[in-house]
Amino acid sequence: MAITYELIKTCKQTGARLGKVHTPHGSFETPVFMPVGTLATVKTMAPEELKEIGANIILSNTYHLWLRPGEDVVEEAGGLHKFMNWDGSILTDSGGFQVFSLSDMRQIEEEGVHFRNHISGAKLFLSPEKAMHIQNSLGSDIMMAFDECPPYPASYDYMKASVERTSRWAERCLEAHQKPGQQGLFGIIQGGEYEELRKQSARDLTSLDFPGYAIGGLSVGEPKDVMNKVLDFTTPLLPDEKPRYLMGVGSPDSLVDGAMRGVDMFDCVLPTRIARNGTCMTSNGRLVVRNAKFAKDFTPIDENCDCYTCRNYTKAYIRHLIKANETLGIRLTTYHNLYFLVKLMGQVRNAIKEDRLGDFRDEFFEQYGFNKP
Ligand code: PRF
Ligand code: ZN
Repeated sequence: MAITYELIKTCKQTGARLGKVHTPHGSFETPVFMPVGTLATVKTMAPEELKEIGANIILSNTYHLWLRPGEDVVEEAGGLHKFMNWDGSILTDSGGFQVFSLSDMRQIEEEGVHFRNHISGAKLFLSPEKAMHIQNSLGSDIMMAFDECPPYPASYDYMKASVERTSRWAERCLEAHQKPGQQGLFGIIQGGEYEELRKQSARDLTSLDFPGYAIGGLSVGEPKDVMNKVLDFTTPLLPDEKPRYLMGVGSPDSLVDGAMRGVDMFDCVLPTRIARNGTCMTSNGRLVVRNAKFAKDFTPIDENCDCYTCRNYTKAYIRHLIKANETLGIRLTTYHNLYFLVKLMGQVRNAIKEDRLGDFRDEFFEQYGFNKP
């Protein structure tokens, strides 16, 4: 098996899991946050910098690399790790979600999805078999099954039909996967906010025995308490001995809330995306470093942060760089935001070790400002 999971301990206060995932490109401790490198690069970050902040796994996208530069180019380069000079682990999303979120013209059929290229407008078709073929060419350590992520809200009847199709697609993915010894394939549980459908989806997918399971279809516009409720009834449906991945979730509060509910892996563009418009995550909440009030603020972005950015640069300088469109500005904010989330997950793992994740959550939320009305 390409992917194995070691459950080290569960937090007595919350049930959160401390674990370790082993891949052909090394291991990482969980709960973990995976920086997103959509186009075979975590925007502005060199691989050495990712290593420096403590990232051991990053995410990339089937859809984007298929369109540009093409999976054949990546394969000829020797695979995605070689192509981008990253020797840590890589997870690739299957393209299903990107088709649904990036393309407006799309038609879902049993066979797959017809849609238009979001760059050129050309007609394209993606299917379970194609998504597996592309991910086999990319050579990621963890591949994702091709699924449908319906919008929120979706009717029960639509969701039921969609969950059933996603289960059939998952079987086709397993069938089409050419390198199960080198690449692990994760199944994706869908079902929206409907408990019955999450149960059905989990039953279907766990019977196929994937080396890991993702929870998809969340963080698609539903309120936070809905996401937490769905996690409350979904994570217990998944096997203890396999990793669980909550797709597309990366706000600091949701990472802690997800870990408390037994989630092991997370990814999101949030830290890198907001960094590029000058917004930083800090221990006291979000900080917009572009704001005029920081023009003469010669203190670091976060007094409690010991990252490269915070050890060496001031808000005033970073604000100046970003306002002047100097690229160092967004490199520094990106570095800080990723460091903040990677470090947060380290704190979460420590709290699990010490059976006090519930207390950690309360303290963290208080300081971050989530408890304020
Ligand atoms: N499916 C896939 N990728 C995803 C999602 C999903 O449901 C989400 C939902 N938040 C993010 N990325 N394949
Ligand atoms: Zn910092």
